[in-house]
Amino acid sequence: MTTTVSKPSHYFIELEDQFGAHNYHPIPAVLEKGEGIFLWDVEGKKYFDFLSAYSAVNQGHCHPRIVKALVDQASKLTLTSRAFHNNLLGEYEKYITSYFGFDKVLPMNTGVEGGETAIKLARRWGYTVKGIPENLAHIVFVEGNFWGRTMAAISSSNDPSSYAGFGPFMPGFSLIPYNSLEAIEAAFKANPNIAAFMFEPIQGEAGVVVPHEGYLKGVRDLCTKYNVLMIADEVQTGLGRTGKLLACDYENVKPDLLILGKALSGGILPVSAVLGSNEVMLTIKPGEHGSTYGGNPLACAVAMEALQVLVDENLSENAEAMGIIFRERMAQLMQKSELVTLVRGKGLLNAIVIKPFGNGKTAYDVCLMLKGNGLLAKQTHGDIIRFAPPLVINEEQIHEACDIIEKTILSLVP
Ligand code: IF1
Repeated sequence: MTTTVSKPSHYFIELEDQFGAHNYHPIPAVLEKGEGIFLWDVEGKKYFDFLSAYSAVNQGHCHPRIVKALVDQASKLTLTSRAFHNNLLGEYEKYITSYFGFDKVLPMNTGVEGGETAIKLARRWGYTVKGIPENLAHIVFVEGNFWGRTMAAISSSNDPSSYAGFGPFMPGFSLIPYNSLEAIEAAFKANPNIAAFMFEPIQGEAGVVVPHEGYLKGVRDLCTKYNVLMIADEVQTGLGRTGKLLACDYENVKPDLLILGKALSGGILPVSAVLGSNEVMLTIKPGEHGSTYGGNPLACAVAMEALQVLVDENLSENAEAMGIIFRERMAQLMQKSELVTLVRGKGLLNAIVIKPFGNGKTAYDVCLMLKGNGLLAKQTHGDIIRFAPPLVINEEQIHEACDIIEKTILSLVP
């Protein structure tokens, strides 16, 4: 077996530059090991991970129980396709529908496939149950949404960096302001052919935008009143991230369709799911939707263990408690530095807003400095830095990480 002689970071960055598409501008960290809340680069430097692969690693990197579930199943059976049954899919479907309280689940792989699946289910329900005339089903989205990179996802976006240069776009979509119940009711009143309203309970990519108290309940009530499916995209906010199992739990609201992804596998492999009632889920008939890997036995084994770890280790509760400490520390930092103008979030999905500082430097430059001080985070939309560590972080570690953030911010020259 060839032993990999460690090479410097720039070697790997240059390989990606020469042989990979340039569809990202990463922070220049070349990582080769992850454990819990920590990552190590090829030079052996240790970092706090404060991105968690955008909330896909809620259970911590390479969680031993989830890795064991992967390894054990990988040596038995990994993929059958849905042309046949297997001994794990039904067990998983029973487990996850009971876990979240829905009749049925449609298993997919990536989060955006979950969104696409939810839209297809909503349109099909619109035609066959609500009685919308064919090809007139309409879906309402909110400004600032992000649910992936497919043509349907970017067709619902108002962010030019998502959609510009990729037209023409999917018809039957419209956008209204986020966090406005008046805008929802106006949209629902104006068009009898609305099949669904799809939104994030807290907007992740938009910069951790938390809606006002009562918004989730208001969405639920309006969707019920106008017979519109409420689709909650909890790909990023779900699975303990915001301090509850689901962000919708903050207002005890149950969506008609729930989209999960990312941490559904604990960051081990792509697993997503759409959960709903029989009335909606059974509108798609055999042969009308699916995917090669959707519901594969390896994903089923990993996802069941990843979900069980969330419960066994009380990760939602820990996220709530650690998030309170984090926001308190950031509030204190705001008193010490005029550069931090806002901190917001719930649980361990938080962000700070940085005022422009010194010769045009941006939040990306702050992330480079955080990296130098041993903490990895990523900016979103120029002046916002999202902080989202794995939910297994403890009190001592959250303070140590906040010390790094404080030291970095206070070193900036306004
Ligand atoms: C990238 C952003 C976050 C999501 C929500 C669905 C999906 C995502 C709420 C689709 C995915 C990822 C995509 C990833 C970076 C990351 C991201 F910066 F792109 F916008 F988290 F905010 N719903 N978000 O956040 O899930 O198909 O990716 O599995 O594109 O680099 P996916």
